[in-house]
Amino acid sequence: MKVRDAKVLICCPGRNFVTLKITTDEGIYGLGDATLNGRELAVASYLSDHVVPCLIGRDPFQTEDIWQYLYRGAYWRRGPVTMTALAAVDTALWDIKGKALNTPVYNLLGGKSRKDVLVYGHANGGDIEETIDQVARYKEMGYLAIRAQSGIPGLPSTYGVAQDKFFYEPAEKGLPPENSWSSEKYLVHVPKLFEALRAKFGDELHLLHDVHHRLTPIEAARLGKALEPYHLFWLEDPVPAELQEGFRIIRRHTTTPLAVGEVFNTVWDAHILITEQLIDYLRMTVVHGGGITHLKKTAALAEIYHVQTGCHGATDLSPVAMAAALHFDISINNFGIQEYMRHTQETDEVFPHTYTFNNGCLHPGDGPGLGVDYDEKLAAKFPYERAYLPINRKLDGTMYNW
Ligand code: CS2
Ligand code: MG
Repeated sequence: MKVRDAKVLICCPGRNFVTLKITTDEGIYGLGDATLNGRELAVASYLSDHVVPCLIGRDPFQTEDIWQYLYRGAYWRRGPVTMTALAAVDTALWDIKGKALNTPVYNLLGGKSRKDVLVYGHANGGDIEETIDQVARYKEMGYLAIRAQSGIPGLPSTYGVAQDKFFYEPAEKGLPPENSWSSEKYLVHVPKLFEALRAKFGDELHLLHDVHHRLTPIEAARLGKALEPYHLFWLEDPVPAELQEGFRIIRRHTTTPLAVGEVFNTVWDAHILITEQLIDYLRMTVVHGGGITHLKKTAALAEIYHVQTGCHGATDLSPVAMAAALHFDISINNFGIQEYMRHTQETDEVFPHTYTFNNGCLHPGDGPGLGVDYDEKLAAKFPYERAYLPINRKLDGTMYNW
């Protein structure tokens, strides 16, 4: 079998998605997600201008060699644009392999290690009361693990608090919106949120929280310590993680479990965090972490160091990335949890899929390949619209991390 054709498909059924469709001379096709929120067209160009011409005629079963060919062969390694493009190719090839062998992709990754995949949903509100109501709503839907975010008194808006409570979408049409930030106000508020949540829901529910890269290591250490009585499942992205050594400071002070890595591209973003056991969960996922081929190797390294996975699964990852993550999650031993933000109905219609939610867990389905398709006709009704993630400034105007 040989790759006959590959095309880059862009659509905006509520938000932008870039999808790679690789077709073989036997008529089998595979899909890969290539969406990089706010920088979509850069990946589309990287693929169609530079990668697709190199794929034609290759054997789609050679996932390892093609990965190395595109990674080493580009000379310019790593980076979100390169690695998202590479992930799209790799994912589409695994999809083809599964379809050609008439088996779900998880069978090619070691087979099922568990019945299904524990997921967490997103509850958020303008204040503590509203967040409590939203957590109750997710509990009623069957979620066993819930991420909780709330507005901060004195700040007009903050990360994780949605206009539409159910379909949280941080990117906005037009130019980047501006948020404002105060670590002081945030640090006083968050322990109160989790105190209230534990008082209301008891000890059994898994509770998670995302700091979204906004603290310094010593501030994160203080927050982790303050949250210990409420035993979070994890505290996510407490500080920006370019400086992996910074996590030593946090680790010295708190037993609150840490999750990091939704913006990581390769194992080289995480090797100190993993080998020094500075984190508990790795958030790298298929679409931004170099595809199934690279994520599987990274997870294998993490396994040795007691680090579990917790793949990113926000709405800006398409159902193709979600399906790929589920095949990966169900097959590896050191799976921890999977993020699951629901897509809008339009998105689900453009990407019909076999994965299903039941009792707080997702299952990828047992059909061949990844179990997700792309309705090109319907997608054509939703053309690309420029959109950006917000930026964030301190109250005095200083540019900060969003
Ligand atoms: C996030 C995302 O899901 C998460 O944990 O941090 O909401 C993130 O902000 C977006 O994926 C950015 O595109
Ligand atoms: Mg996050």
